[in-house]
Amino acid sequence: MHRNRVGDTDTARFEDASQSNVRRQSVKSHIEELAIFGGTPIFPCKLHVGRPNIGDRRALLERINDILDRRWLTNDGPYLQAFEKHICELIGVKHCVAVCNATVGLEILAKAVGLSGEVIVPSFTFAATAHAFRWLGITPVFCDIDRATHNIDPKKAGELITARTSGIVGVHLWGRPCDIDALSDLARRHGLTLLFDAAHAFGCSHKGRLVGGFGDAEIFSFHATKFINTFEGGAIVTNKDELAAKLRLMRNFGFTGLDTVACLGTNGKMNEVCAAMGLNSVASMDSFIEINRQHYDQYRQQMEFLPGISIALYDESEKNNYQYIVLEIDKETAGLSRDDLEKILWAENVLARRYFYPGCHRMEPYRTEQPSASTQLPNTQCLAERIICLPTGSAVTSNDVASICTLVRFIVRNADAVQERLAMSGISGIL
Ligand code: T4K
Repeated sequence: MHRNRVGDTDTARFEDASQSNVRRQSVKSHIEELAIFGGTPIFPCKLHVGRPNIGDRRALLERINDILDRRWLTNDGPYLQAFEKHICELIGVKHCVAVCNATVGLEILAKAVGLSGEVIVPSFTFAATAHAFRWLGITPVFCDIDRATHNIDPKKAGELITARTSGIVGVHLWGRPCDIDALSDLARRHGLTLLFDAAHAFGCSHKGRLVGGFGDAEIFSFHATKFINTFEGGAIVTNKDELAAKLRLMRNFGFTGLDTVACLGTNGKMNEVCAAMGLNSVASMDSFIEINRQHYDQYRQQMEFLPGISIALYDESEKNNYQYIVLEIDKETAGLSRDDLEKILWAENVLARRYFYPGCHRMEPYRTEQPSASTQLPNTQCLAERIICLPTGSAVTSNDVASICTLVRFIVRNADAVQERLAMSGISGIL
């Protein structure tokens, strides 16, 4: 038994990949030492983006034992109620309806607010944002993003409004809130529903107010890969009483009594073990954020002044969860492309992710259904080719971060030689 990471009180019995990740060779002195060319990978085990935070394992197991003793495993149980109450208090929002995952939550929400026809969404997001609506027969109309914030551009959203538009969905990408004021104004002027996919933004603020109470409703994801997790799960939050009541009904097949069903519904319930994990996660929230912030600061400092490499910054005047380390690579200045960097990192067991490549509009069914969408999405297309996310969270140590930074610095400083060698090996440009 050991304490594995600063601030993480998990006492894991089994060593996972990252916990046993003793670096073999933290500094490369020649490009032939890169694992992609046959050298030894810096990390013997894979370093993932999205390795879950566990928190206090003992407290979690106690909660699970209590759930088993009570024999109340799901259906609005005491842990679920406690979790929802806790979120309301933490965020300062009237209602929280916890769900089995954010995707199903978005579907329930879309039904509950009566969306139909077309909904304006960014393409630069996880597939779930678009799929949830398309699943219900609603057409996601893809809007371009702002080049600097990576979030939906309200001006361009305005240009996409038609007679068929019923709503706008902003995504607080990487936890950085959208231009909420401009979107609210736009939605109000056109009488549209405004929702926020806040999957990344739990614990983040906009103008000092925590994300959760904006628009008609917002939705969080508590998937295992999010810094606060419930294994699988999510939560719809809103200040609207009637909407919250409807969401609760729809989450549970529309049941109002033992054998009375008041409306169309589905099974979107969060079970007790997931809710217990949620309470556990939230109890460690400050330490998770602190770990993320330290990693973010370290990545920034140790990659500063690297030509062609920049890190997406969080607004320090706001609350942030710092859960994504987002690197942008300008191929012309850095001397190599994002995709080549990704291949080199993967060979070293740094499983960096190309979120959110290639953009929803280039995924099916949208690619076939909306073949000309790309012409309207220059910023999305540009960023989708340049962004890569790096490992962070409680499964990563500052030594890991230091090694990754040293590696990236080495690659960029030797970009010309690396590029030439990749081309010689026939690796460059191959996905
Ligand atoms: N809206 C937005 C903007 C979203 O980003 C998401 C989800 C949603 C809506 C929908 O929320 P949910 O319905 O999922 O609640 C991951 C997550 O699965 C997904 O939830 C998340 N966004 C997205 C950004 O990332 P993938 O397909 O990239 O990766 P995945 O789940 O295979 O995991 C990534 C890495 O994490 C793996 O390589 C290994 C590691 N991992 C993963 C799990 C699940 C672990 O070490 N342990 C684990 O238990 O989607």
